[in-house]
Amino acid sequence: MSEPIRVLVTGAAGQIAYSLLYSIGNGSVFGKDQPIILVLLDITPMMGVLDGVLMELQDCALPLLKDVIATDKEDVAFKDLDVAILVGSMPRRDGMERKDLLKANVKIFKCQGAALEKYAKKSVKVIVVGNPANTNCLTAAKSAPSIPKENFSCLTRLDHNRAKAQIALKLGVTSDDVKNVIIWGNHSSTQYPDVSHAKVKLQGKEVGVYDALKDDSWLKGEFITTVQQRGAAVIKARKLSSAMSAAKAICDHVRDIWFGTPEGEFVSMGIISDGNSYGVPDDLLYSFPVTIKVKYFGDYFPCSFTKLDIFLDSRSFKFKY
Ligand code: NAX
Repeated sequence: MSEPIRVLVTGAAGQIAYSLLYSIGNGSVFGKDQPIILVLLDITPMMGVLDGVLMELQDCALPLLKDVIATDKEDVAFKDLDVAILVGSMPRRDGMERKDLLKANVKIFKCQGAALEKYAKKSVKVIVVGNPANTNCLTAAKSAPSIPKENFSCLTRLDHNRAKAQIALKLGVTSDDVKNVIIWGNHSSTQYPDVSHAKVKLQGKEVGVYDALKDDSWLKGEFITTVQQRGAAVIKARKLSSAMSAAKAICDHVRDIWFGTPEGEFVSMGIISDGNSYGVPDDLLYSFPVTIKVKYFGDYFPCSFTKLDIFLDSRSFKFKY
């Protein structure tokens, strides 16, 4: 067994974390032989609830969990981190304007970025989930200047998975038969789900999604709006926002960062643009198609990424870890 890695989940008393923590603890994200010290951060008024989550994690008796630390203190939470999954953020409340929400979250993510800068390992991989995810991620990255900006990404994998699932449902296949959809832009209703490079496996053969479906008007119309508005549809039905599917998407995203993307596949992630790809301006946090290759040091440490390529670009555009 390798040395334990230290993984932080913020917003740990919330509903996404409740679905996420078990998958992290049971080895579904970092592998079945990777011990973990799981750190749970939430705000002080949630410490009672977080105690309950801690007890449940203990009661799961998960052999990979070497320790679970529940805290409301950033110096404890961000210390020596290998991975930080930033789920907690200020939700939009009734009567709250967008600018007030942004202001509240800028404050949170500036503080958490500064804590990453001060306490975490410089190799820490930071995944931002809390909304507005793109803005929060950029804020955290800017507040942690000594951590490579390529180590920061935000979650658009839920939108990516939603797009895959819609195509699979339409074709009567399972979603693992669909690959290489792209979510461009923001994790918001302005995102652009794009299947022009997507492939589907039909009777053992890979076919372009447009050719397989032969329904361009659906792909250019209802498909796009369904994916863009899926989050709102879930809230309307469930009276709560997506949690189980968000947790699954976080697992997919982090697993790909840790182990690399499968050969011949790319996934969607919000990352900081360097201005050289697809005409997206420099320094904008934007969802792109990415491939990730991971370099292993020795037998046990899947710790450093050699590169994160932006797919579909013939120029030698590379994010270097
Ligand atoms: P919950 O309200 O259930 O949980 C959020 C938790 O974060 C609460 O326990 C709260 O006390 C905690 N929190 C607030 N401020 C904090 C801080 N400064 N430090 C640590 N913890 C803090 O929300 P949940 O449903 O779990 O959603 C969490 C976030 O994910 C929301 O911002 C939500 O909008 C966002 N989402 C993002 C998605 C994405 O694809 N990027 C999809 C799912 C989800 O909507």
